[in-house]
Amino acid sequence: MSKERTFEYHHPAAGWGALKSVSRFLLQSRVPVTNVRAMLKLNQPDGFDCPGCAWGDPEHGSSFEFCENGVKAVTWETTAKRVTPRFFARYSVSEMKGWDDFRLEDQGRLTSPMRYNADTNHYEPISWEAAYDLMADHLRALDDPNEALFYTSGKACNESAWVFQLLARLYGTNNMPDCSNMCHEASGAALEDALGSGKGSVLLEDFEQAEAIFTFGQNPGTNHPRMLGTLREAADRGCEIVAFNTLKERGLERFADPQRMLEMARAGSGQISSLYLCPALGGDMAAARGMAKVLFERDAQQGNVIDHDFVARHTDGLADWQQVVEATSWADIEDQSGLSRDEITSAAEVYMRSSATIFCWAMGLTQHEHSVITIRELVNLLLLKGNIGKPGAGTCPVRGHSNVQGDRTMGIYEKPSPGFLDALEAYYGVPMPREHGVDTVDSIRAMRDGKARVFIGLAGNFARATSDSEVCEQALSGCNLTVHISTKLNRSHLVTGRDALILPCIGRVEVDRKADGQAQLITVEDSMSMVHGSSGIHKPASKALRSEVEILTQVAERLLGNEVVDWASLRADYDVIREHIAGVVPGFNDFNQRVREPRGFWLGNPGAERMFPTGTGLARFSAAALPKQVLHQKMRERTGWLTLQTLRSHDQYNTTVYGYNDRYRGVEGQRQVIFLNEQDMTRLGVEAGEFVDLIGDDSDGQVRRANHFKVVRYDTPAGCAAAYYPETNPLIPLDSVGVRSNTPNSKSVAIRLERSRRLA
Ligand SMILES: Nc1nc2c(c(=O)[nH]1)N[C@H]1C(S)=C(S)[C@@H](COP(=O)(O)OP(=O)(O)OC[C@H]3O[C@@H](n4cnc5c(=O)[nH]c(N)nc54)[C@H](O)[C@@H]3O)O[C@H]1N2
Ligand SMILES: Nc1nc2c(c(=O)[nH]1)N[C@H]1C(S)=C(S)[C@@H](COP(=O)(O)OP(=O)(O)OC[C@H]3O[C@@H](n4cnc5c(=O)[nH]c(N)nc54)[C@H](O)[C@@H]3O)O[C@H]1N2
Ligand SMILES: [Mo]
Repeated sequence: MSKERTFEYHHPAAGWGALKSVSRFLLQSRVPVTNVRAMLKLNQPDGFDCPGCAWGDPEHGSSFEFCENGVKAVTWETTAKRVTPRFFARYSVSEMKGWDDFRLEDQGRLTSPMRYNADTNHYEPISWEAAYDLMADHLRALDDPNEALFYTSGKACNESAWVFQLLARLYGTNNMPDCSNMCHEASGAALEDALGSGKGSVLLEDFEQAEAIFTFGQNPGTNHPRMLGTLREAADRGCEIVAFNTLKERGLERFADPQRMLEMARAGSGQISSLYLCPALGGDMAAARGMAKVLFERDAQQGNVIDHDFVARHTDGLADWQQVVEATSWADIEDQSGLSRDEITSAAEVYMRSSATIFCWAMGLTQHEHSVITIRELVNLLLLKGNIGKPGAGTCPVRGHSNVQGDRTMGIYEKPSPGFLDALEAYYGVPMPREHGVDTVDSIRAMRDGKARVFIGLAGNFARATSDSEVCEQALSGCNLTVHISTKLNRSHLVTGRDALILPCIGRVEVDRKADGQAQLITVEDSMSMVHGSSGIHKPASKALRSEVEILTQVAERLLGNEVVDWASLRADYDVIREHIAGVVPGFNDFNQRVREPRGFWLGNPGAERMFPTGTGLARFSAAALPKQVLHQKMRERTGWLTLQTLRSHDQYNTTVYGYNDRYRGVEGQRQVIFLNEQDMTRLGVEAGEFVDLIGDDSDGQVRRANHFKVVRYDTPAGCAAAYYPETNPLIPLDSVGVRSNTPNSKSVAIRLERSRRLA
């Protein structure tokens, strides 16, 4: 670990700093040579899809493209370090519970199936056959299939996801919580309501034609580095880029300006003007409403702002929205957004000037109580100028995990549509469960209340990724059985049910072989609905590893028999799984042929063709009032309280911590830091470098604390603070969720500070 320090970062994102970091990670993984070979196969037609993020790939098949964080993701998986049965004999579960997330995963790749022994408090080896039997026995013993939970992380490819949902549904439940429930759920809900389809409408090519690109609540310099390249190219050809972000993110400032307001920034060959606005946490809906106010006023004056033809032909509900917009005062807008009328007007000016605009957004918009209506307000703005379904324009919810969007397409959803279930029934000839299942937050409630007793996780780190860590851990511990299909050791493995299994699997970079010895192909879908293939190039980390599909089909065979599905045929050749998918899911005809084309294929999006399957065929404006108060306004009224956002550092992938540096924010050698506004520091009497404990809302009697965070002064609006997830998840009450999305409000957490009792 490097020495703890904080500093001012003045360099552009990427550049030499990234190169230095890449070589360090390659060296640390202890197998640099094979890793360099792996990098050359990243996102190539005969190589593998980067497990890093879901950003689209411009020239899949022709360009050599990788980013610093893609390198980290790959080296993390291809490490030479191993977690063997000897390791588990040496360390008890209680002992490992004292380790942090970095230390757990840094032990290396899991190598053998393990079963928890409560008497010794150690994991012990178990054969694959016995592990499959144990899972089938536990599932068979439940009174009701709805007592089982089948969790999926977006790391899972389409083929694993297909088998998993089929197993769960043929067993009899729609209990399929997934990481989407904590991520872009609000985007899906808002887009579905407004436009009739929950996915983004743009293709990567649209970024080449946009005249303006707005990003709301996202940090692409760290989380979607390849997107930064796309933005940079756009900026170079004169596209205006506007960032709305509560923090001054250096990664975004490479092309947007460090100053608070409009300024010129040099980027590449030309000069571009970019705007960087810092709304208060949860203030984006008010900001968008302010922009709408400007647009309506200008249109009344000069008549050429609104695309009246588009609105008349394709939309419904404008008058109601206009009324609400006009009824909202600038005072409320400024108070809630934390931005001035002038700032909002400058953003509106950019939007009015542009004849093709893309709105991108990520977790800064989706993890608030009012996320769904916020995203609808953005869609309202797009509709007003006809910015959906024309080149260079549209919606772009920037997804997280490399296949999180694909998993949903495969039916990993606790509320499947009747149409999807009908198609499954027609294909397999048996009834499917119709009752909706539970999402992530409701899964925790179900386990807590004794209504769910078996938890099976396909990838991910449920105990650590979800909110209210202590409540969640207690809930998981009450299960009869917890199972994790994983590549690396994580906290969830240590939160055992009475019985518990760790099942190690082959990773994305590794060759998964067919029954005939040929390499299997897997497929993923990116943020732009492009479906493409991926196959590994490395030898699996251990001979004992099994593929996800192998593990799931073996359990299915034992639990359900082979009458409805010939499970062995699915694992023998994933082409067979893809034939099943093609037979059920619209858009996947000739799946096996089309996915072998160099760029794969596009699933299409109705919005891109100005079709809006909302029932009326029209896109809907939303006329929601601004929330009466957002959390940061409420916290202002409580002496000593702040609103905390929980976010990612540059050296992590969700709960996977690669290291302790957050380069662009000037943090080195540590993660226990809290970023505070200078005025708040004065108000609360804390100084930079001092240690504080974070205390969450305990009004329901549950103590919520995260101790010992170092104060770092940072450029963010007063009343708003930031600290890294997952260390801060104990602070988020389980019941603090978004309206309609049920997503934990990870970007608006009520906290107060106490001076740390532990010495520095
Ligand atoms: N290297 C790396 N890549 C990743 C991941 C990773 O952990 N590491 N995670 C993947 C996943 S699953 C996801 S979902 C994505 C996440 O990608 P992001 O959404 O970029 O991730 P966060 O770190 O949560 O950053 C949220 C950003 O929104 C800003 N923000 C917070 N609240 C508000 C608000 O109310 N308004 C505005 N305007 N801004 C706000 C924060 O300052 C921060 O810049 O990245 C994916 N890619
Ligand atoms: N406070 C707070 N909480 C959050 C968020 C936040 O911003 N703030 N973000 C939320 C978001 S957006 C998301 S998406 C979730 C993420 O939630 P998850 O997807 O559940 O978590 P990850 O950390 O991505 O999972 C990491 C684990 O996945 C396993 N793994 C990695 N690769 C593979 C593979 O190829 N196969 C298998 N089987 N296993 C693999 C490894 O064992 C690793 O330990 O967290 C959410 N939680
Ligand atoms: Mo995510």
